[in-house]
Amino acid sequence: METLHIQGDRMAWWREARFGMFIHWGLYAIPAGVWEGRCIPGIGEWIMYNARIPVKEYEKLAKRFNPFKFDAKEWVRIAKMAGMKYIVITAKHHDGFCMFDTDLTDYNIVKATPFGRDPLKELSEACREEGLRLGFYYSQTLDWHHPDGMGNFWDYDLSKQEFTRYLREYVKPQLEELLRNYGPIAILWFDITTPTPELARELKDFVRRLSPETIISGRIGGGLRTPSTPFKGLGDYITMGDNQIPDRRIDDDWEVPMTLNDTWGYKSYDHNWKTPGRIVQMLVDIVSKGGNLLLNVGPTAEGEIPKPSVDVLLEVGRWLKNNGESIYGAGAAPLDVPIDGPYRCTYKPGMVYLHVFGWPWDGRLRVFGAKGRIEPRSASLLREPSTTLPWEWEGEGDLVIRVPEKALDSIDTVIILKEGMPKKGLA
Ligand code: JFZ
Repeated sequence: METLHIQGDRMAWWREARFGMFIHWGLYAIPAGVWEGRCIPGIGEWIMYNARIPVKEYEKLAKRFNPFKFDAKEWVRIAKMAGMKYIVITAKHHDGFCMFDTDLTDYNIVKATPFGRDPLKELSEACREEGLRLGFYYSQTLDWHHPDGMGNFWDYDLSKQEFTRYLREYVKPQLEELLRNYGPIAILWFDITTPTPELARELKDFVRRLSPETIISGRIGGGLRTPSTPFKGLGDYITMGDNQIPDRRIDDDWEVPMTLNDTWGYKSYDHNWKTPGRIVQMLVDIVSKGGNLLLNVGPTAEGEIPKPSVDVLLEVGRWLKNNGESIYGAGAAPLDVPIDGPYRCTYKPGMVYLHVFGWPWDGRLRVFGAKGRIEPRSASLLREPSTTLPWEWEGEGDLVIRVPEKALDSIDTVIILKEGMPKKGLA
């Protein structure tokens, strides 16, 4: 059993980071949601499953994969300008295609495509140069290409599959390649929980032995799933359901994986982009409950992050450039906020950050039930610290702050309350 301080040390950078980039990139970017002239419903990276594409047909995509516009430095620059502190990219998704140079199969981007380069190697170098941490998404359970991987019932007789052999003779050696050949790997993002607790434990022990610092996501499985911790199991943090933000504070490490539109892998006709304002307010909402946001981009078959994604990310980055102090290293405040309230609170010991989404029409911002939970000494605008704001207690313990007529930021104006005596936050 690990001591808490080891776990605390492992998670320290992750709790500071709060905001990361998810990247779903693979052969599925070529069909981009269309197969044999038909739009295939569902998320783009599931097209092989949703269209029941035979392995022999799907494999042909590899010969067409030449992402000549791929530029690892550009992707890292975009992540950095967006205010993201870590990147998690698909090394192998459920389709079984390996986006890295592996000795376990030739079904990989270096050996099977005209591109012939290892994008994960280039990305690891670019991340190291720019000070971003890099993690790999790895589908340890579903593998529609490998006969012993799970999920491909249209090509293989699943009664003949040897999953344990797949895990021990294929998955584990590939994880060893990823952990040994790409520099320090900050996160292994497992998915679709490992079928048995015993195999999940075997996988976790294997990763811990090879790379004790590597954080393991909750979908490794292997633990008791309870309503409040749906996907932590043997992981180092809870992985929430896709795009699922909990409705309350969770006193544990947890992360929301989120799409920018409605698909992880690129789909040519999914233009349903979330706005920068929505992303900022969801990031704030997540951090105010003690979590991290892992926000996805789905690059094209040419190797570019779609421009609408970049536009949203850069706008989010501009907000973070002015207000990042209230996000990075912040967590849940020691007070409850009404779920439909026009504000959220993030917290660092001695500092309460009030994120005001709906500016009060009467110039009086009411913070419900704050008495006895926070000890404000002063109030000011985060972006204009010299502007002190008068405040008073009112009613049953509400804090009422008099604010200027106009908000500084239409998405989220941050007010900072400096406390007299720092209290232990719940983060
Ligand atoms: C999984 C993948 O199937 C999907 O393609 C994508 O990579 C996503 C990030 O992860 O999808 C899931 C897995 C688990 C849940 C939801 C979607 N879940 O448990 O709620």
